[in-house]
Amino acid sequence: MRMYISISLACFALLLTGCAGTCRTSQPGEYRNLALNLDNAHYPQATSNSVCGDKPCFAAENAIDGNTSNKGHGPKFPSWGPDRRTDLWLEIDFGKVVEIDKVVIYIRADFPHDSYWKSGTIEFSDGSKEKISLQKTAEPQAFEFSTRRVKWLRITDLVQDEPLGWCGISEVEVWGRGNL
Ligand SMILES: [Ca+2]
Repeated sequence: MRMYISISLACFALLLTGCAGTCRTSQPGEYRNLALNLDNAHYPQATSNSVCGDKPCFAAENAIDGNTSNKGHGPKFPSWGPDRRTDLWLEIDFGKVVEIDKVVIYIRADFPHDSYWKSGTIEFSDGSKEKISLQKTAEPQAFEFSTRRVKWLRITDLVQDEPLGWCGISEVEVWGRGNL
């Protein structure tokens, strides 16, 4: 019996130690990147209307996986990489109502292979919209706006120069508070 209790206590201690190293739960009201989905589980979810060649390295969820490396394309630099179209959208669904006030976008910056979108619109589930202007840079581009409560947002109206080149988004961060 004593050995059983000792083993049980040791297992419990291991569980606690392991959890302390890997588990992270957000605190109520914590200001954080609400789009981040490290294991592609449940919400938040990223979807789009175009993925080049239906390849995993160009899938929408690459835009919220926490990997901001954007100076290449393909399997070593996963991104949301759509076809060359003018009707594109990338949607991030939080699965619940959250309070947000900032979007940070890392465009894919594998220049000169990549072109870039000069502008776009962020549409919110509350019906509001924000116009954004993007720069040709690998650096993060932040867009702050008045606080709003939304369940999802959609980046669309993406405009680039003609003829259309390859454009992508490596990461989107959406900052705010999720536990309202
Ligand atoms: Ca990414």
